[in-house]
Amino acid sequence: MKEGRILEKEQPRKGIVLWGANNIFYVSYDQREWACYIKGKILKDAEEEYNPLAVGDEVYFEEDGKGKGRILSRFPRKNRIARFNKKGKCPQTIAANIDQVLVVTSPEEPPFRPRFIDRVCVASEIERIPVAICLNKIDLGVDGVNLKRLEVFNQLGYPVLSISVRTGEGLSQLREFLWNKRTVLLGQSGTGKTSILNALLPGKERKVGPISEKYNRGTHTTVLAYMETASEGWQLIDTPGVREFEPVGVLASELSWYFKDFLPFRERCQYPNCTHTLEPECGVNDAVEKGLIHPDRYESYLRLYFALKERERILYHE
Ligand SMILES: Nc1nc2c(ncn2[C@@H]2O[C@H](COP(=O)(O)OP(=O)(O)O)[C@@H](O)[C@H]2O)c(=O)[nH]1
Ligand SMILES: [Mg+2]
Ligand SMILES: [Zn+2]
Repeated sequence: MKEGRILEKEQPRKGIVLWGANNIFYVSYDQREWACYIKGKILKDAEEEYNPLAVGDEVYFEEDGKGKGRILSRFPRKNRIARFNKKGKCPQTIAANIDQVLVVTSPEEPPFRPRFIDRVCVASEIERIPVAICLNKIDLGVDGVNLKRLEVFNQLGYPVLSISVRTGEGLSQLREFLWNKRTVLLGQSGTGKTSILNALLPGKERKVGPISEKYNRGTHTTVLAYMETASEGWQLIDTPGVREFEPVGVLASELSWYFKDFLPFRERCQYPNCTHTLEPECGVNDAVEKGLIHPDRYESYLRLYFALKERERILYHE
């Protein structure tokens, strides 16, 4: 009798989180989606996080006997893309274990926001995740100033893919870029992330739409990103648009290391711990004045530097 019971006991299963809402996480395992909840509500290592699990997380779960899964633990992450959640005053992981980040932007509707791109680049650099920029809606026209700014990203080694979901232009190059990888789409609301997913993975949107609607009710809804897998195996993670993106895992004093274009000039700073803000004889500042660093990149740096300073002041009462 006892022996039989032991045999019946489920072995934990290892699955991947595809999406989650209202504390139910949908885990892919054995070609199926399992609705899972977290045992005891809190996972080890996730106490100081806004969300215990993110899309792309690998988890152990067991069947609870009622057709659902009980998540027992989260595997260590290879990497993650995260932002600072101002309401919760803690990091919020958007996606985990990803191969590359694609920042989706548009020239209009909504207007081009290079500062958002700069911040996603910093967040990706911190985790050493390759990042590229997708300029969608090129059918609306792109003005020269924005093209120049995009050229700066390109020169920094962040590839720029110009596309239009509407006309289909650039979609084959985009598909090539996504091939064999797990990519997360990040961008402001309305830039066309979901449109990209629908264009490249036809039929997939039908599957997610009604389910997310079903769990979208109520005031405590936390809709996470969701991941779709193409029949060829590559994966795309769509995310809800964020208005503000502040990276985590970096101190203001270390921020400049993640602005690649500053690196060649920092050795000319008089002070070894120069913050490149107000110090005299700053190599970075000098390079901005000489036009060797794009002034807008420097402006991005300054704004993020002071945002991080302010966060540190609040969190650590400095
Ligand atoms: N003109 C134009 N509009 C587009 C293009 N791609 C998407 N849109 C529109 O932009 C709006 C927002 O798209 P959506 O995919 O929901 O953006 P998301 O919030 O980033 O997911 C929708 O009305 C789309 O039809 C495009 O290439 N050109
Ligand atoms: Mg969307
Ligand atoms: Zn300096």
